[in-house]
Amino acid sequence: MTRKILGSLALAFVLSATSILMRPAAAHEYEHGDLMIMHPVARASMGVAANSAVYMTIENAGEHDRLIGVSTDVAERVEIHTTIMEDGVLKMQELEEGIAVPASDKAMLETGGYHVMLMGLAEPLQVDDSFTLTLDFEKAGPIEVEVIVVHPEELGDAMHMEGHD
Ligand SMILES: [Cu+2]
Repeated sequence: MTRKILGSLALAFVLSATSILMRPAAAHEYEHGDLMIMHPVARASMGVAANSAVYMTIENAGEHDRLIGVSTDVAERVEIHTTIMEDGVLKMQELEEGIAVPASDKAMLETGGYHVMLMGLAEPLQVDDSFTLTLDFEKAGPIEVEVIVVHPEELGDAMHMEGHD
């Protein structure tokens, strides 16, 4: 009996060790019809900041599509933003019409450009955490992706460097 319990404990240990190894690697991607969602990452929270942004590249091997909606449980509100330069100052602007993913081309969500804005985070985002984000495309429909939280330095983030060493 004892041996059997030890055996299942050992198995449980092996399984949990496996699930640690199965964590999303440094680069991860999702195939969604003709679309490839490449390496979705979010900026880790610095201090008590209640907002963050998600970046990724969306490759399109098919016809023109459009990212029209994004949702997640980790923030109160999620918006699709672009960054514009106005009077020498970088400003973020909501894109009500979403982001075009041109045919046989790609859309890049990156610092200083398009991004998914997370507003009113339930909890600060810690480096190496991950969370589920649902992307909704006009033609391809919805897909869930796992977003990995990374340090701002990994993003080459010029806009949000305030408040960190
Ligand atoms: Cu924004």
